[in-house]
Amino acid sequence: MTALRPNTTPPPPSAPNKHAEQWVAQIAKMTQPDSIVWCDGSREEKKRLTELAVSTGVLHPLNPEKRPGCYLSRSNPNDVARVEHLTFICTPTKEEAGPTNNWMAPKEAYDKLAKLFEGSMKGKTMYVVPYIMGPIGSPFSKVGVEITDSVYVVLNMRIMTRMGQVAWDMLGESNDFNRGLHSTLDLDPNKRFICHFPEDNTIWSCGSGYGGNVLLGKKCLALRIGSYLGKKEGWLAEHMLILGIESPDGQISYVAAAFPSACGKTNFAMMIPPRRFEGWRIWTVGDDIAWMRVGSDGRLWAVNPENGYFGVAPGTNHKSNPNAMKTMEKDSLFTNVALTKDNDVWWEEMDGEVPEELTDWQGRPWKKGSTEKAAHPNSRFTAPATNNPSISRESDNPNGVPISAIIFGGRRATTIPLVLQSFNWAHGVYLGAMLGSETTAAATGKVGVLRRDPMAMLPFCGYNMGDYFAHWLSMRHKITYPPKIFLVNWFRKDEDGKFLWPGYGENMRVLKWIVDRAFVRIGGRETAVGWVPREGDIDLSGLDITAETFKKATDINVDEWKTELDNQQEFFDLIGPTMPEPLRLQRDLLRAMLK
Ligand code: GTP
Ligand code: SPV
Ligand code: MN
Repeated sequence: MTALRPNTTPPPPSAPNKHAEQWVAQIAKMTQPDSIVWCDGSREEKKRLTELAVSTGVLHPLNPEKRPGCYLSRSNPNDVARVEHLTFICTPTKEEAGPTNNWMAPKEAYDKLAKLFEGSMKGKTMYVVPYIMGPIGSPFSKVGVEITDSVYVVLNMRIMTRMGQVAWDMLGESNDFNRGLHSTLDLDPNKRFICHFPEDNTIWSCGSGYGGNVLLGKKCLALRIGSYLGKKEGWLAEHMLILGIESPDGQISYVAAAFPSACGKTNFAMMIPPRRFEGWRIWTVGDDIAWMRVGSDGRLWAVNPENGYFGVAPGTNHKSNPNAMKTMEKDSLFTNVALTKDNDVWWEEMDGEVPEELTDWQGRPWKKGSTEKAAHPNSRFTAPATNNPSISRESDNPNGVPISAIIFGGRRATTIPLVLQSFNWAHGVYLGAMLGSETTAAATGKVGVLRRDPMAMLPFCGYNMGDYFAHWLSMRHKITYPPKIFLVNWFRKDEDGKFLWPGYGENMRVLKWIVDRAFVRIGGRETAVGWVPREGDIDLSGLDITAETFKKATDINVDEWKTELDNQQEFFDLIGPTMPEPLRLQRDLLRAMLK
């Protein structure tokens, strides 16, 4: 470590992994920080870094009576969401990254970014953040080390992952860890790049300070690198929540569900069943990512690699998601929400009256009735999973939980019914692969545009999408007891643009049918597109919905489906020759069935 500057904190005596030390020295030589801090994940460290963040204006302390241990952070207005157009998969060939990813040759990317990283930490502190994705001691789990010059990143990673000494303990002397490098630079969007090097298990991210761009364990490692490793090693890394549904007799079944960004995963994972379902409970295992493997018993088992939630704030209130509201009562970080007079947080659709005056997400005065949003539509809370009243007691189980049903869902104003069960695995993979959804504020770009978002993985698949579909199809041969696959849509609208289905906690009614179908406990009706609930199969008692509205929400409209199939052509053309033949045939078969 002699190459480092005098005021460098040496690695803790119990920590050193010689590979990490060498790599840190190499990165320090390039980025030239004033000092290096090896993070240990301790409470003392959290206190020290939080104080530093407050004194430097990175964090704003919130009202300690109302929100103990909570802080607000405002990002640069040009840096408020994932940037898909600046996200690259750097495989040796373009074909490996596939037609849905941006690609850069590894050498070109390393050279280009090295120029930006050169001296980028001058005058700054470099933090070395060791972390585990997955439960401690689990065969699913992976170690990552993120080097960053952002104290905001360190404090978020501390909530989102199992961070600190535990990671060095798990790593031991191994060289098998993800190397993540992040530098904020000057937030010039022209110097913003998120580059993944799957072959090197490496991520380089620069020019952003926001969420999925910089918390490298999340989308970058757990999904993009994770999916690449999953393909290589025979498992699945998915953009899925995991929940347990407990019946009044104490049986718990588990499902995993993929909805695109800002399409309802956190809400579904924390759902509180309506009064009609007395005695039923929902347990949250994860709200964003699932790593799934075939167990020795022939079932599919899932773990949540994360340890906290980076959830969408707007729309969250005590009615839509009471558990989320409880989860963020303490020890949470808020990004780009609005601030009340008494130093608490606020966002659109929060409970109660809209305050007369606020400070908006950019720190500007805001008045009730303003046409501008007070909180950014992609403003978020970062909260520890252990704060969640509905956290599953299996969350830390190294073996994960057995999955009985897989659900795909998008934000679709038309065509897609409230719920649909696939005929079999290949048909389910087809439905997932064709998932369409209207874009949201979770990524920069236009909102509300319909696009294909296969398995909700369009921005997160670390290799060729056609090969990813083939991998999904091939899993069938490995799973003796495959989960049943379903499609849902909470977002279908009537002619006036109003949602047909009340959603949120009422989604329990749909989930109940799904789980009953998975265990062959309830009937259904076979249609050309899949199995749907018969009249009366979904319990609607206590719900304010007319029979006609429910019919519209669940309707299979042949003309709309024909249009849907025509629209899929563009996606088939995009994927091209790597599109697996069985998926082409599924589409042909469906077209024939619709005649
Ligand atoms: P990411 O964290 O970006 O991956 O998002 P997510 O999939 O976890 O979405 P989340 O649960 O945070 O919900 C996003 C938005 O959808 C919020 O504004 C919710 O209020 C809204 N939403 C969630 N569930 C429902 C539902 O069942 N019906 C309707 N109409 N809106 C919903
Ligand atoms: C998503 O966009 O799917 C998120 C938020 O979960 S981010 O971490 O920014 O990717
Ligand atoms: Mn997500």
